[in-house]
Amino acid sequence: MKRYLIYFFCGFFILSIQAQELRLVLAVPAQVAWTDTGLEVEEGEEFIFEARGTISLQTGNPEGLCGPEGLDLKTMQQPMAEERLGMLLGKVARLISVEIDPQTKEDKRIEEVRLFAIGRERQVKMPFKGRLYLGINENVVEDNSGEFLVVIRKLSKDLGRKTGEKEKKND
Ligand SMILES: [Ca+2]
Repeated sequence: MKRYLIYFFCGFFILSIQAQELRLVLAVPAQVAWTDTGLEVEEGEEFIFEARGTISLQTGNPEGLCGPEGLDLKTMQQPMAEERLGMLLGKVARLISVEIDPQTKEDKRIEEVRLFAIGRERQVKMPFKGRLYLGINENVVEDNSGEFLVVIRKLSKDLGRKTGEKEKKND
């Protein structure tokens, strides 16, 4: 009996770890340019992002309030010029090298960067291996307030195959 109990708890533990690997809920504050998700992604991996919440692009201005889709507005002050101001964005950054700035003597990270639009919900295939960040489509973030709550789910076909859980999904 004891042995079965141990198996049960081991199984539960493994399932818990997998759930943590597959799903992450993250707060993305509007006054931070890029929030680090802590996730290292691989090329070709697919993620589903679901966001909710309201932020202000200019604290105190009622016209600055927006959801993850942003405002029906485009300005010169945003990372993705063709997308709506204040929209939720994603970024993958791959470190190329670290150089020392001759003036400040500080480390300067040389990165290859790819941005993509998310909005309220989006499934995205990662363009290359790198660190995943989330942010707001606006450059002047210091006067912002509020945050989006984002659920990040990784679609992993390999994991389903390994555990045999894939077929059980609709039970
Ligand atoms: Ca702003």
